[in-house]
Amino acid sequence: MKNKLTALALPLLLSSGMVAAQNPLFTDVFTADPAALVHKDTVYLYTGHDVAPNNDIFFEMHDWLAFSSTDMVNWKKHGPIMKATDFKWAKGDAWAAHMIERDGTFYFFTTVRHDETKPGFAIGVATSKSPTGPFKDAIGHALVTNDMTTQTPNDWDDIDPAIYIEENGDAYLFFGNLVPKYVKLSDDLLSLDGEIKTIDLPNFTEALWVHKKDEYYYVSYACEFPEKICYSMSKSIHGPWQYKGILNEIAGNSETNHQSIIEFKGKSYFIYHTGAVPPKDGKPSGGRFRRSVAIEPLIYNDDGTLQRIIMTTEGLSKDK
Ligand code: FUB
Repeated sequence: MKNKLTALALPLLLSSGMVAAQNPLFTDVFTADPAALVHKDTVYLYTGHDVAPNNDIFFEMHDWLAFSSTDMVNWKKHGPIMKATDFKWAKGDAWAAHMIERDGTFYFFTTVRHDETKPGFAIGVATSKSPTGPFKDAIGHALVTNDMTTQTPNDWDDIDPAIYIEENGDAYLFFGNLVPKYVKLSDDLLSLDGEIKTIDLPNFTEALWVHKKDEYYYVSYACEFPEKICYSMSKSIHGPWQYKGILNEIAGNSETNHQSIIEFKGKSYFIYHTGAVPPKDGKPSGGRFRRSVAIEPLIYNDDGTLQRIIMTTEGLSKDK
């Protein structure tokens, strides 16, 4: 009986345009490290692209993917917008990225692995006049290289760029692994304009994201390992940041849990990744190195603090 109902209901749902968005969002491709950008009436969702043949060894990520939606439920796929080696100085590893728009130019800040001339992970910037690319290296060299910071001996401590632009136009790059850091950017966003400063965030691992709502700035980040998402609040982009606790729990079988937070058409959303895609049609299942993006509503309390995310398999379809 249940199957009969489903068989009848699904074509009706689809023909009325109400495509049910479930979590994970996409099951035919592995998507990680979401970074969403609201531009005009559209949300652009940029993701890394996990292709690890073995889910027990390490990440394998060559390019970044883009998707867009005007309702957060129906998503259009735009395919790869850039690969790590499009930066001539990079060896590969298309890790977490962040997109912003200023004066009609789209700036794609990305993590990649630098070649032997500056070993370790680095941050590059690519630009395009279109949110879906093609994107080209905007500087010809890395914006941040491993030798610029010395707080940890790790060569992957300068990853996961997140940009925040103040109302007066001042732009800041937040980044880091194990030690959270930020630095002011030049007006053209293509060079550093000041010293790199560290931030005090408890249990910090990686994946910074900065946003503002009313009078509060929020910095959310992956904390501990396996990762949860924690957050702190401040009245200034320069802190001091007041720790507010866990925002999202460990995302099932994914040790990483990389978030993006946006407001779109009056609602707030928390976008993250899990390893929850089941095996299908001979294709491998999700997992720690084969991640998939998911979306939940983000709810603010009256005092500005955030309600704990409830991870669901229904995703936003339950709210439509
Ligand atoms: O996807 C590779 C790395 O895993 C990212 O840069 C981190 O944020 C973590 O999600």
